[in-house]
Amino acid sequence: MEVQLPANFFMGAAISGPQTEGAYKTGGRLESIWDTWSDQSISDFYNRVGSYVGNCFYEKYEEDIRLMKSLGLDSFRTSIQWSRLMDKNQNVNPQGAGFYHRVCACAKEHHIELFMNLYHFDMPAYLFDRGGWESREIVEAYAAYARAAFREFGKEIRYWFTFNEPIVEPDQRYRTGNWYPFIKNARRGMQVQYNLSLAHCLAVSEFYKAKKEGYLLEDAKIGLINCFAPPYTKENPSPQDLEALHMEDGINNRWWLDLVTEGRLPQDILDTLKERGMEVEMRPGDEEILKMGKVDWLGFNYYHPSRVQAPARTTDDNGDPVFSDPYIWPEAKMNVYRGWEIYPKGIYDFGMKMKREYPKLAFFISENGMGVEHEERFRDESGQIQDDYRIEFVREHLKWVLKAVQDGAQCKGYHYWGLIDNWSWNNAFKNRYGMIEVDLNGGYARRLKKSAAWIQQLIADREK
Ligand code: BGP
Repeated sequence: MEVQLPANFFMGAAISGPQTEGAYKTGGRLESIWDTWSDQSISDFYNRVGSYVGNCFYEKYEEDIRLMKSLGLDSFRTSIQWSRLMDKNQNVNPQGAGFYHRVCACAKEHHIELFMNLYHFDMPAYLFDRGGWESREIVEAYAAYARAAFREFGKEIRYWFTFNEPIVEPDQRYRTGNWYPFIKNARRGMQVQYNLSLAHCLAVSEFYKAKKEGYLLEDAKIGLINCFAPPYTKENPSPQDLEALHMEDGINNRWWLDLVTEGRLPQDILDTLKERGMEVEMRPGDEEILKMGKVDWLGFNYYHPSRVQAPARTTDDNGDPVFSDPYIWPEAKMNVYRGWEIYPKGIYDFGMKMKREYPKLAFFISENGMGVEHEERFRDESGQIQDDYRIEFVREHLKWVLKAVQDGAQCKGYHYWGLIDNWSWNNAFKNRYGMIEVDLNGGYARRLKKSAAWIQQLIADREK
């Protein structure tokens, strides 16, 4: 084995509630925005598979946690669905809470550390109808939901996260408009990003209140997870390319990194937004809220780098500013199924950036993985999927993670994304991410792929 995991390094897996639980109408769960989209336009989803089924985690969570244990994993991230935990009066729904209590108890029984995230792109539909993240009322509602979750599960969960990838909804629902309700409006997207930042800060403040009041474990930690894709530009960049790089990094990365370390947003980015007519609406008192956003550590989801160049047009069809265009690196190696570049060294570059610019903040790799279409092509005679490409992908990324650790990055662990095949938003089950296969035509049965044995051995051989 060419990589050896250090001792005291979390080695686990990540999933999310809305992509796995299914049981979408069970136990008083409310409609989420994914259910609304599925109901309104099922043909937008690969093979017309909407948000209803997940991978059956609601029924199979014990089997799944046992499988994780059998591979040697020590930690596991999932998310609470707001739509399952809370009712429409913003009180805890006991049936929803019961499910997450069962998950916590099962993880504890198997000595698996649970990393619990509070929001994974899955707003309850009725709150979306009231304005979603464009509305301050929803920001407040999220803080109340976070408070309820801390009180309910405070003694069962040590590692908490406010958001997964808060950059994605502003991008997907508002800027590019690829996701329901397909709003193509950069200005509104920026306000959503700002409001999500406030929501994060309010949740962190609720976390510390709950800690003070004795609801949480004494060593409980709070964090934020984002896809801090390290940005790159052309080899011989023009000043305009460099400016594009600066803005890309500023809006996607520094925005959050400054918030969680300094309790403020990058002033140069706010100034540029203002100059270009895209000022976000800030209210009196917001500065104080932003100061509360500091966290104990970060999750870094990494699939691909971000490569940008100077934009061909400086404004879009709405007259809003465009700060960069994508740049296709001629040497890029692609995951053709997902259209994402595979660039393992990006993980190291991020680690070194953290060491240089935010040396006090620890992080872990909270998602990394490879989705592949038609994996049944790779079945051997025994029926097992021989996913050597996945083994290579993880091995190459882990090499760079471990080099970053050796070179002084404070990286505390690695979570593979999608240990068990799961529902990938509107791609549904097109690209499979799991080291464990889910048989969609056979009662969602779980079956190990070759990579599962590989990771099991990797963990068995870790430094003691
Ligand atoms: C991340 C999300 C996950 C997961 C993953 C793979 O951005 O946090 O929810 O879905 O990407 O992407 P996809 O499922 O779109 O292929």
